[in-house]
Amino acid sequence: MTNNKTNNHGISQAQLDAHWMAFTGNREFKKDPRIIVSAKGNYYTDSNGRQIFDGLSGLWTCGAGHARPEITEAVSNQVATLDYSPAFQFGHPKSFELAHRITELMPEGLNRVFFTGSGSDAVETALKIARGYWRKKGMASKTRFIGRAKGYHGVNFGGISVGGIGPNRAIYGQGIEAGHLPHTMINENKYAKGMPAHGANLADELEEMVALYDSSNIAAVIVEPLAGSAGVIPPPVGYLKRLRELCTKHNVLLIFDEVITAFGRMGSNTGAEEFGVTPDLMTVAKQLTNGVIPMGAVIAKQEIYDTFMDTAGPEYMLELPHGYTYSAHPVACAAALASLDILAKDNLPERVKSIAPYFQEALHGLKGLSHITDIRNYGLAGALSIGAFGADQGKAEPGKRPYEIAMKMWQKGFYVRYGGDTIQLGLPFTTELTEIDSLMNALGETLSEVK
Ligand code: PXG
Ligand code: PLP
Repeated sequence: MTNNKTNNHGISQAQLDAHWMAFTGNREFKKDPRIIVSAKGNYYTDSNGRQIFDGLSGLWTCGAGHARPEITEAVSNQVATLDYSPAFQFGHPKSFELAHRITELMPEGLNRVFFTGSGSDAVETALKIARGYWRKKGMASKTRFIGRAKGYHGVNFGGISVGGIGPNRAIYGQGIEAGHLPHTMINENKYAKGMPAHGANLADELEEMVALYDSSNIAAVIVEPLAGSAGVIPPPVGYLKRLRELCTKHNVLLIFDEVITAFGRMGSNTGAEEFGVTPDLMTVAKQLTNGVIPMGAVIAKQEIYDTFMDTAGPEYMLELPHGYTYSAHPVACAAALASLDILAKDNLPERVKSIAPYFQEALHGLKGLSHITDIRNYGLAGALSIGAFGADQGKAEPGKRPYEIAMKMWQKGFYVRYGGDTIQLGLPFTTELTEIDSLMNALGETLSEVK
């Protein structure tokens, strides 16, 4: 049934009904919509004219703050100069400049860039490159992937197969062949500040997987260096290094999904740089364009690229039959170049590193308040685990308390993300210390108000 009555947000019920919203409780939302109409710096303005602090930098996308004039100008010039050009068989100058710029921010050896339209597309692309690589090497049976429990790798079929967040997989049936390492959110690590001390040995579970599947059947291991969506799980000290050693030992590619961690959030250019471990393939998105235009990328080691080049037959033949209509979109390239300029010009990774200790202490200052069962952080990423309703977890209402907390925070003028049993924070790199104080005060107050 449609109803064309205009509600107080200037959006009619029929219009609300027409949009099937992404990762949203549509029924709840449409009863009382939260409408954002503009953004500047670290703040949104909602349809009631309220200023709201952006405590997740959009969706981990807008670390440099909103509406940066440098990006606005680059995008508008690009639209006027070359709005679109075919992604297949033709090029435009900015994609090459951007690819080269990205390689300058990568750890040594990662120097070939394939562009995609989003993080999910970057993940699918990396998985396909990994399988194709082994086939080109004459090892066509290496097709299985190893992900990790609590991992998030986007929403496409490959991504949910290697992903380890149950509800994102539950209703979609058969995916691609995958196994899962255990996650590292273990009791010994509760309330650890930054990288936890325990759990490097959990990487050794890869030995069990190799024993089970045999390395002749495994293409790659894919992990987020710091798990974001599951609620900010930093890697235990030594864990990623161990995983790297085991992948090399068993001739399995290592993919780092850095859709959240690349370009500043960890206090370095990448998680790989920050944690001192270099993967064979890396996926990036989000912060690449400061969220302004959708764009993702896969960065590969040269040997992987060369393998495709060397085995494709005559030069007019495609080496990788893969790509998106919007691969290397000129407007996205312009936004990314401007965004990476800002990252360098404003020393944003260093700024993250310099304010991260203050953020860490402020966040861990909430320990002991009602409902909190764990606190985790690294760089400008942090999360609170929130106990479920009811003494009996089995009868609990999952996710309700984090939802209530996030809604109360919105009322108080702070956007934070809730997901599963967590509240997640991904502050803009441009956050002021006083804004961290206000955010923590509001969170503390809210925790005491929730039943
Ligand atoms: N890999 C990782 C590690 C991600 O974090 C994706 C892939 C998928 O990217 P796209 O662009 O297809 O969404 C992501 C995205 C959250 C949150 O609140 C995280 C993401 C997306 C939306 C919300 O944690 N991560
Ligand atoms: N579906 C159809 C019918 C198409 O023609 C295309 C692209 O040409 C796609 C899907 C894929 O779209 P994209 O390249 O934007 O991923």
